[in-house]
Formats: sequence, C-alpha cells, structure tokens
Amino acid sequence: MDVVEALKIVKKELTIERYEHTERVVDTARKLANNYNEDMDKAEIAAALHDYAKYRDPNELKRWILREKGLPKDLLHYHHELWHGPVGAYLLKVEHDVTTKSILDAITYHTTARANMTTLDKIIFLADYIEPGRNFPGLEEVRTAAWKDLDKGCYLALKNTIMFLMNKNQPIYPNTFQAYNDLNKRIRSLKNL
Ligand code: DGI
Ligand code: FE
Ligand code: FE
Repeated sequence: MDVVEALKIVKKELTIERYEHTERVVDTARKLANNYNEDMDKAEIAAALHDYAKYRDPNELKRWILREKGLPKDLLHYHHELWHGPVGAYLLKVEHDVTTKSILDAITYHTTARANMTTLDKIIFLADYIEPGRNFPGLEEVRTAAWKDLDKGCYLALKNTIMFLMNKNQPIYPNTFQAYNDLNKRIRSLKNL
C-alpha cells in the first residue's frame, strides 16, 4: 500500500474537513519523519489511515471492543473519542489487509499515546496534534519543541492535554498518564520547558 491508496481508502470514511485534516497530518508526519530519520513511507501511510474509524457509530465501535479479545475493555469506561484509534487499527486489518504492526500500533495509540512509544508512534501522535489547521492554547510551544526534540514535543502535548482534561474534570486514560511519566523520566532537562 502507498499513501495514495491509503488516502483513497479513508476518503470514503471521512467528512471533507476530516479528510483535509488527514492530508495535513500526512504532510506534517512526512516532515517529522524526514527530521528524525524515520521511514517516510510508513509515516505517510500511518498518518493517512490514523482517523479511519473516526466516523463509525460509537455503538459499532463499542461492539467491536466487546467482541474482539485484542481490544482493551477498559476503553469503555473512558470518553468514546478514545475508541477510534484502537478499533480503527483493528478494522484496517480485517477490512483492508493492513498488516504492518508498526503502522497499526501508531494508529492504535495516536490519541492516548503510551509508555515506550516508538519513533513512528511519536511522529503520528505529534503530527495529529500540531498540523497547521489546529489552533488551541499552548500549541505554539509544542510546535517549536516538536522540531527540536521529538520527546519534548510529545511531553508538552501530553501535559497540555492532561491539564485540559483535568480542568474539565474529565477522566484520563492510564496510557496517557503512563506516556507522560515515561517521557518525564527520559527527558534530561525539564527546566527549560
Ligand atoms: O481524532 P482527532 O480529533 O484528530 O484527534 P485525537 O484522536 O487526538 O482526539 C483527541 C481528543 O480526545 C482530544 O480532544 C482529547 C480527547 N481525550 C479524551 N480523553 C482523553 C483524550 N485524550 C487523551 N490523550 N487521553 C484521554 O484520556
Ligand atoms: Fe484521531
Ligand atoms: Fe486526527
């Protein structure tokens, strides 16, 4: 599969706005991959596919989570926004024969993140967060960090999201906290962040 085919697959699944977001994520992921010596084809394909299940009915997503033993049941206790990544990766496997594990993992964890993220995981997570169509408080700081240090970019994005959710008294999925803690430990100098 190449990025053209991947984009064709998702175009049928998404609204025009979400498709244009996806194109910008592809573009950003390609640039990040180039910057951090990651496989650009993989990054583009994972980016193109990352929101595949975004517009499936939440009841359908829920059914897959209940039915498929590889999908974590605890997702059901958290916001339904968290379901489209893991279920999307599962559906791409069964509906489009996507088998590359690194790509499926990056899609699975693109919303929540996880501890010990691969470079590809981090690129897709950050590209989704910083693509040029996004605009929310704290984003410029994340954008600047993203091109200098991939870990710091992810760390700041996670910190922002966690604080945003906490301010709204929302629950936070354990993977998100684990990703935050993992990067907090890895980054040597948190002082200038
Ligand atoms: O699908 P997109 O809109 O492009 O972006 P996304 O997949 O990153 O969705 C993110 C939304 O999920 C974001 O608005 C925050 C929300 N969210 C709800 N609970 C959690 C969460 N995000 C994380 N990282 N962790 C949570 O527990
Ligand atoms: Fe998403
Ligand atoms: Fe997205």
